[in-house]
Amino acid sequence: MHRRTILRASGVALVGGLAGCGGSESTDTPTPAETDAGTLVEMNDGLNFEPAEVTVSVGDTVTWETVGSVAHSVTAYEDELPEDATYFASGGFDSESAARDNYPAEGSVGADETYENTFETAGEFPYFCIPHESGMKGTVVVE
Ligand SMILES: [Cu+2]
Repeated sequence: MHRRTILRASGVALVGGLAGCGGSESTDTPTPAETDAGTLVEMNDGLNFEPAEVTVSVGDTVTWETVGSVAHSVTAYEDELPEDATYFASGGFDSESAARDNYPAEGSVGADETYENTFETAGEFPYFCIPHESGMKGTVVVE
């Protein structure tokens, strides 16, 4: 009888200690993964880049992901890139003509696949999707 009383008393003390810990623990909780997720552009079955325009900083990486079942490409308009900018296209081509000539054998981004590019030059980078060029275009603005 006497012993049970003692246990209960220490139990109460323990709860108080945990409550204190809980307070400081929430301060240490890491911020959501968004911090390092970078910029994501979805390519969907509606044949859109979503969002169609994104703004990033020099040195940032943009990731494109095909979220539907239709395959796409990410292909820069070579003539519209800033001077000194590195050409980019899914498939790793170094020119727009090479990207066009080799699609879809190379450069196709299928369901759940991704393509990413890091932008090292400021300016506007217009791009398009080869099989859906009539309506599927986007721009990366690098500041
Ligand atoms: Cu497309």
